[in-house]
Amino acid sequence: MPPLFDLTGKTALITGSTRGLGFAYATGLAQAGASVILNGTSEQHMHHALAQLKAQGFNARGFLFNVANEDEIERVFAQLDEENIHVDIVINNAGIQFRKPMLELALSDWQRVIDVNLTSAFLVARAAARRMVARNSGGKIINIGSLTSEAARATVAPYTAAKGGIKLLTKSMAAEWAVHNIQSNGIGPGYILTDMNSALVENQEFNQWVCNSTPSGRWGKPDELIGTAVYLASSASNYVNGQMIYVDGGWLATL
Ligand code: GCO
Repeated sequence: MPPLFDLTGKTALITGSTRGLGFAYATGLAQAGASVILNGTSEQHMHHALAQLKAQGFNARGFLFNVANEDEIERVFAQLDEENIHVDIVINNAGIQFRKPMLELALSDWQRVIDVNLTSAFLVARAAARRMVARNSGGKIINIGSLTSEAARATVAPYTAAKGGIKLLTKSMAAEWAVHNIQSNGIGPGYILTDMNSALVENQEFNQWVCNSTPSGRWGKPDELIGTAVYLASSASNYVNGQMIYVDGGWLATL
């Protein structure tokens, strides 16, 4: 591991990491030497994810909590304080999708998607950054955006609003926390083969649209996000702040 990218001795909290992209980020950071703290809401998925990481000899533990619930987040950080565990890296990855035309969209569904995809990033990063500032350690915040951080697609308005918000929340974090040696950046995955997108992959027409719109001509694989996550979590990115890096096979580069 080149020293610039080495995460040995660092602790990373990755939200929504028992499956999908979150699990890929956790695995990638662990491969780079970090101890990882997983988060999810299903005991069964947590059990499975931790077993997989531990079987590879990685240092991993997990907390079941709702990333949109301030009290639950504060409880987890208080427990980490008690155990003298410092979170050096946060990946705000937890996300949900809810597809419905806006004319039929209920406020409660709008709110739920905004809470889980956007407000959670503020709450979790704030809890971690307060501690990074107090112990003067610096740190890394990585917020997960989307192609919808840049452009809209019909039927996913709350997700799009949240992911657009993620982009400027990331810049706000950079504006306020850079002076504390905290780097806040974002990753915008393109269309990636995950459970969340299974309905889209199975839809022939949508699948064709993705392959035709992506210069690479195919969906991305979760592992293809790892390099960018390790880079943004490591000292290789110590003067990079407030940026979104799109890992999208070239989608946003083209018309
Ligand atoms: C959708 C998808 C999105 C995309 C992704 C693209 O409905 O458009 O579910 O989640 O996969 O965010 O960057």
